[in-house]
Amino acid sequence: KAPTTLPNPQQQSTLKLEGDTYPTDQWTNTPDTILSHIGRRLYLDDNHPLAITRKLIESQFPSPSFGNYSEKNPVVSTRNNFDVLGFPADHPGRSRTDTYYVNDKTVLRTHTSAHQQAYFQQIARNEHTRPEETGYTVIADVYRRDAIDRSHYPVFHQMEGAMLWKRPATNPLAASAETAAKIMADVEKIPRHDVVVEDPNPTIHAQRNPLQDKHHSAEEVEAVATHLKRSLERMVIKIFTEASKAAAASSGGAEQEPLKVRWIEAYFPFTSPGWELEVFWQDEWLEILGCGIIKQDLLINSDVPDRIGWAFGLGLERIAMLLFNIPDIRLFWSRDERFLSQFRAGQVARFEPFSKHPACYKDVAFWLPPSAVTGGNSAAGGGVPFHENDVMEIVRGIGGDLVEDVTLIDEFTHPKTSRKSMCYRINYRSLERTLTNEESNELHLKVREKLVGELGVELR
Ligand code: FA5
Ligand code: MG
Repeated sequence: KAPTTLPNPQQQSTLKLEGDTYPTDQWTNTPDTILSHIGRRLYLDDNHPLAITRKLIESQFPSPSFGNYSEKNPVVSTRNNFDVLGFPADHPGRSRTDTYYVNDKTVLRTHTSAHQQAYFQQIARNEHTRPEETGYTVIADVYRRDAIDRSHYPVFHQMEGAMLWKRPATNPLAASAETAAKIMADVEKIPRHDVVVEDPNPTIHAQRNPLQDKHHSAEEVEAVATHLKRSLERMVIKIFTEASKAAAASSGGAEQEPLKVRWIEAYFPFTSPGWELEVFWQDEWLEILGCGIIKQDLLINSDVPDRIGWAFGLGLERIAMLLFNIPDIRLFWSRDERFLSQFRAGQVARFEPFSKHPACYKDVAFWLPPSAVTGGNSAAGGGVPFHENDVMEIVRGIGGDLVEDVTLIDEFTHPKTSRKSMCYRINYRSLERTLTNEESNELHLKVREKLVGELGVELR
């Protein structure tokens, strides 16, 4: 049984993507509105803010230590996207509510980590021809069924990076002090900075953020973590410095708030310990990347058993938003000259919003079907699953880029019937023009109908 109530939006029995043909099945959930984004390759478009941001970040991870790569085809196996990385069978990321499936065994990659193994194997293959290149960055478009708001879009770009160090092939733990010293020597090559970074947690925490003690010493991990954090802090500071220069040069001489950065603990199936880096931006903490010490089992399975290292994955749009002061993630896909003409290869300028059209808020309230099961894994309980991402997907399918955000504003359970009621507020607003009331009414009516038709809810 397919673990969501939404049917296969594809009527075809096969899908042709990037020149290959894939059979569809009951896992297929990728609509044409998503498929139409494949191949745009904004990160290769020299005058596009995403390409300018990519180059700036790549310059922080230069050769010969790093190769800078891109991966054009977003179609990957569930094996590479999940299994190889140690995602457990019941990880929510695997579910049809979170991931765009082409079919049972094939997805649109949900992160650039889908290519980790291939790049580790490449480092192993090039060990003798390019021994200095022990790291990489890779950029690619990634796809997720996710929330709708100014910093989330179903298609976005990630840059992944990793760096590995050699250890003795036999009994590396016995030599871990030497390995740590070698890594610390590399840390010293990274210029220091004087920005205050909040980092209240210990590098290693036995429960929340454990050492892979079968493989690593605490000393080695401290060294790798220091190298990782300092490299990424330097990258963010570089971005922020460029953004400040652009702000100072802009017509209004708009002043930039001081940079505020913090590290928080985070869990990924393929790192331990792991962290996320957040930047304070427009009154909120904005998550820009996840990272950590690579699971040694992954390295063992990827032809580099005798190395230790770090990896990170960042949201390119999130960084570009900071860099150019771009207020809404939908703008990156705009073909409007008023947007595109503001950017030039190699230059950072503060984005001047060309319009702010009125918001049009419309609420939709409904009762879930009596048998609905909410939260977490839908397989449990036997009822019809309800997942918020299905609401998002319906709104996205109808409103597309005319929807700025969708928020749950009310939720309660009827005391007698135990039925659950939800109320979502949809903000219809085009980036390019003022929507007429009729237009947004029409969109909203369609959303209401589709919620009933596909999720079986009862409108209130
Ligand atoms: C990952 O995708 C991990 N693969 C990152 C990683 C790589 C961790 C290597 C460890 C080692 P996460 O799901 O947090 O992690 O996404 C990474 C970044 O992508 C986020 O920090 C955020 O900046 C960005 N991001 C996530 N979802 C969206 C979205 N819907 N729209 C735009 N950006 C997003
Ligand atoms: Mg995250």
